Formats: sequence, structure tokens, C-alpha cells
Amino acid sequence: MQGLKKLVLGVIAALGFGTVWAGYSWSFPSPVTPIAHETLHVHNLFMVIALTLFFSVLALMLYSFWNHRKSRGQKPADFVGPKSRKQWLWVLAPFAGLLILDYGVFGIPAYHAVLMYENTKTDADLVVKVTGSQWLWQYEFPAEGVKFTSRLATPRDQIDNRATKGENYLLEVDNPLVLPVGKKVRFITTSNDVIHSWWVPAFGVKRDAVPGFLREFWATIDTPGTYRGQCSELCGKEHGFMPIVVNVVAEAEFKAWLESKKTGAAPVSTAPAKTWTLQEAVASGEKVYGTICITCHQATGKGIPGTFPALDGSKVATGPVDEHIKVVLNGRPNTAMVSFARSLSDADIAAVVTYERNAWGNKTGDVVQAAHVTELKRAP
Ligand code: HEC
Ligand SMILES: [Cu+2]
Repeated sequence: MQGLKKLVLGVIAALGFGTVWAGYSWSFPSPVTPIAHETLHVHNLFMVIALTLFFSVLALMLYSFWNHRKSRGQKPADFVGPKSRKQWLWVLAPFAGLLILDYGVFGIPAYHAVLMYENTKTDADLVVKVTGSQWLWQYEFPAEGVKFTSRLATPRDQIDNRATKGENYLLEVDNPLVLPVGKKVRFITTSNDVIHSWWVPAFGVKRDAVPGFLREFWATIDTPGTYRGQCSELCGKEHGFMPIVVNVVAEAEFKAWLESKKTGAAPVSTAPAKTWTLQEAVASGEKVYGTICITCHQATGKGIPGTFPALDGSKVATGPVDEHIKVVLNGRPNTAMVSFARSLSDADIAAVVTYERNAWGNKTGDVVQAAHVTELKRAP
């Protein structure tokens, strides 16, 4: 009776935990690429075979235990003495069975899946280069001359539990990658610093981004939609803060997006021909600040005491201009202040520095021109 009560309580507790697990699911995410379909198929096939084997062996064992029990007068076999042929058969037959199973039943479908995975070169419609960087992703369409960065967009307040967490907490970015539906996309991946891994579960592909190497995978996405993923190779303290968002859209829409990326300020651009006025630079700089720097230094410019320094009234943001630019260009080693030399254009750096020097209580009146940033970048 006591046992039954425990069992009932256990079931109730398990159901209670069920509600906590509401966001989780047991199976694979719905596959949307040939590789993801194939992976799921191979997984299901193997699972059925493995479970069939498991239950047959279990049944055989239970039957043997029950049937050959001592109380029925069964005598144990005596293995001492000359070996019989039959004994060898009992060893070799399961061994041969496993060989056939591994190499034939499991090996052949797995081999086909791997061949498919490796076929990156034939008939690609599009090439995207993905570069991992502590802690953001850089996307490039080399043929189209489009290059941009994609960073975490979840506000710091949600991360620090000062605001309620949004629906796509830690799975949202400022610039999602956009891809056309039904086209074979060849991905080339590498890294600027440590090993990262670009992984969108619904695409079924995952390959490490290794510094100094170019590695490839491909995907033909069959369903439009928004797909999310994360870096899946531990890459440092903000490894959990470099998500991936891919919007898969109709081809016309993709073309329009690509076009808009071409005409917009290229992330790694040369200095604009014209000279900025204070107002122009502040207006551009406010946008850059609002998408990137705000996460740490906050809208008020006051930062977060003890973690992110205030820029309002800071010695750097009101002192010599070159020092200010250098902090943004080079970052500060071993702090969250990373170098923006590669991820922002010279014009964007000039703009954001100008903004910081003229926002809040900072009233330096300095205007930084892109050419000046370019010059500092070249200086040893
Ligand atoms: C991930 C958080 C983070 C982001 C994003 C960030 N910073 Fe910083 N920033 C820091 C930290 C931390 C420091 C202090 C580093 C140190 O300890 O010296 C810092 C320092 C600075 C300083 C020097 C301030 C002083 O008084 O010493 C400047 C200037 C600055 N950041 C500008 C920027 C600009 C411009 C951007 C956007 C392009 C930006 N930061 C984005 C974290 C960040
Ligand atoms: Cu990473």
C-alpha cells in the first residue's frame, strides 16, 4: 500500500515538472533542409532497430530467467571440459551479426548521409561566408560585395534580471542573415579568433569555424520562416551571447534585401568623400551608439557602475580625441570593451566618437572625420 502511495505521488510530481518543461520538446526541430530530413530519417531508422534489438534481447533474458529457474529443477550448464563446436557458434554468431548490423544496416545509410553533407561544391546558387568572432557573427556575400555583422540584440536589462525576459531571449540579433527559399546555399566558415560553431538546428548542419581554415557546409531551405540558433563551440565568456537568426524569404524579397545591404553603408567602408558637420556626425553616431554601445554603456551614458564605465563626463570622452578613437579602435585588452576596428566602418567609428563627445553632459564640440580614423588605423 505504501509503495502504491509513493508511486501516485511520484506521478503527480512528474506531471508538475511537466509544466516547467513546457518550452522543451522531445524530438528534433522540424527539419527544413535535405540534410536535416536525412538526419532525422537515419536517426528514426536506427532508433527503431536499436529498440527492437533491445526489447528482443530483454525478452529473451526474462524468458530464460523465468524458465530456467532453480525451483523448476533446472541444472546449470557445466562449461568445464573440452570445448564443443556449439560453444564457438554462440560466440561467433552474435559477433558476425553485429558486424553486419554496424557496417550494413547502420553504415550504408550513414555513409550516404555523410556524402550528401560533404557535397558543398556542386550547383550552389549562392555563397555565404560566415566568420565567428568573439562575440558576434560576420556574414559576407563575396560575389555581391555585401558584408555585415550580426550581434545579440537582447537588452542587458533582461540578462541582468532587471527586466522580464522576452520571447526570443538570447536568440535575437540586430542584423539577421536573410536567405532565399529553395536555393542551394554554400556556406564557408572561419573565425577571427577562437573556434566557434555556426549551428541552426532546423538546418541539420553544424560545422566548427576554425581560425586559419575555411570549412564548408550547405543548405537548401525548403520552408520560409525565421530560424534561430547559437554558437555551439565554447568560445569564451560571452559564448552564450552570440546567437544566429536567419530569415528565409522568397527570392524576390531576398534580392531586394541584398540590394538594400549594398547601398547601405558598407560595414568596412572607406571614408566618405564629404566632410561631416557636427549635426550629421552626431545623428549617425547616435544610431551606431543605439545599436551597439548602448548595451553596455546605457542610453544615459552612465554605464553600470562597477561593470561598464560611464562615458558621460569620462576623461576619455572629454579628453584628447585620438585617445578616445584608439579605445574604440583597439578596445581594452581582457575587458568587455572589444576592438571595433573590424566590425565598424571608419565613418561609423568617427560618428559614434563624435556622438559620445557631444551627448549627455559632454559638450566638447569636436567633430571626428572618417579620414582621421583611417589615418589612426594606419599609424603603427
Ligand atoms: C560588451 C560591453 C561593451 C560594449 C558593447 C561597448 N563597450 Fe565601451 N567599454 C566597455 C568596458 C567594460 C569598458 C571599460 C574597459 C576598462 O576596464 O578599461 C569600456 C570602455 C570604453 C571607453 C573608455 C571609457 C573610459 O572612461 O575609460 C570608451 C570611450 C568606450 N568604451 C566606447 C565604446 C563605444 C564607442 C562603443 C560602441 C561602438 C562601446 N564602447 C561598446 C564595455 C563595452
Ligand atoms: Cu562562439
